[in-house]
Amino acid sequence: MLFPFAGYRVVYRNIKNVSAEAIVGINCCLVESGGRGWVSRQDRISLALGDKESLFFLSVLSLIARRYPMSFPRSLGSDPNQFKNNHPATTDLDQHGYHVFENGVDADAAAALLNAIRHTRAFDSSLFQSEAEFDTEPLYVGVNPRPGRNLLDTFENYLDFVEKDPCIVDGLTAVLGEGYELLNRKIVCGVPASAVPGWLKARITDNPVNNLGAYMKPCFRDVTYFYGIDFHQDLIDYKDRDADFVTLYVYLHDVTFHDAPLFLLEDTHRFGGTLFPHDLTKTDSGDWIYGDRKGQSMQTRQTMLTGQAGYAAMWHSCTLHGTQPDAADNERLSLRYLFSKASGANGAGIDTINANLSGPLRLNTTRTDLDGTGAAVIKANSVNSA
Ligand SMILES: O=C(O)CCC(=O)C(=O)O
Ligand SMILES: [Fe+2]
Repeated sequence: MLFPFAGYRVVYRNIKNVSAEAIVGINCCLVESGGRGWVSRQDRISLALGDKESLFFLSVLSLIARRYPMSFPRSLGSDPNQFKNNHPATTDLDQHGYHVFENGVDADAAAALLNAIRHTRAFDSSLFQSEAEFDTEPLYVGVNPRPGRNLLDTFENYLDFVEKDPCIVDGLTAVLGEGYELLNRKIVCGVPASAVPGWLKARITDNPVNNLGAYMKPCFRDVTYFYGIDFHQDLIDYKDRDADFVTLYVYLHDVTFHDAPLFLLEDTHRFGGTLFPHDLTKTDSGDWIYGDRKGQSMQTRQTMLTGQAGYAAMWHSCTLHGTQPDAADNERLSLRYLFSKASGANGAGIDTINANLSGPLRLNTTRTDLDGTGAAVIKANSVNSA
């Protein structure tokens, strides 16, 4: 690697992102944009400098920026949060409520993990209790993965391809700050129609949330199983908590329209937390009208998240998204992570994003579709007509 400033300690790590920033202060961080030669492609460099040296370095930097403007698509400023706020992960989340990682994560590593997951069980009707077993003692809560019963945790040594992917780490750091925290991780399975027993289909069709954990044999509740879930915010599971977290979703195999892809409603994070089931009406043009039931409404574009193995996207915890029942013969297996801002972190991108919301950051009730036992009491569904 070439670097013209001899004498400075240069610390670098590989990243795939393509952008240019300089953070004023003790650390200067450059991410090369066009393969100009003086900073090698895909290297991120931070320089440990004293104050005087910083000033000198930044003057030289701006001269170079003027000489090679294409290497610096964004202006060099003195705002220490500029890197975070200008990072595409932050600007996408701010503007539209979601961000797709351009290069995804390593597809071969995704395939290896998928293979290992598939070896643990058949994703077919053998997962389910019988109707009689279920009716003996219906249990709707505590049926998701939890510490000590989480299949993804048993694959810890497979997970660097996501958790240490430089672009993922970079995007999460920009949005949530250094030291962001893992709030939850699990495997999600879109159960194919062919695997769902007939007695169950008759009971759950058009329920807004078809989390099938309740109907699974207890030993298989280390994965979350869906047969579609209506448009929701991931804040739904976190009443009395700020929307200071994001979801990272990774497809382990190719996902097309036929594999129960995620449908996401752009810009919907803007109203902050709203009550599930949400106020949504589809328009003739295929967009949706979304209301917050407090006087605000917006027209939102529906986007379908399809992609190849290793596809990775993240969204704000107030962004509406959902899935239709999996009509294909094969299950859809994905990884679902929640990451939150480090406690006490200041100036993370999420602070800027959340400052731009026009609704509450926190709810003390997130949903009205369940009774006291957790059974569905509302039969209605929007995403099935997406
Ligand atoms: O994978 C799915 O079908 C839905 C996933 C989802 O939205 C969630 O787990 O919050
Ligand atoms: Fe979700």
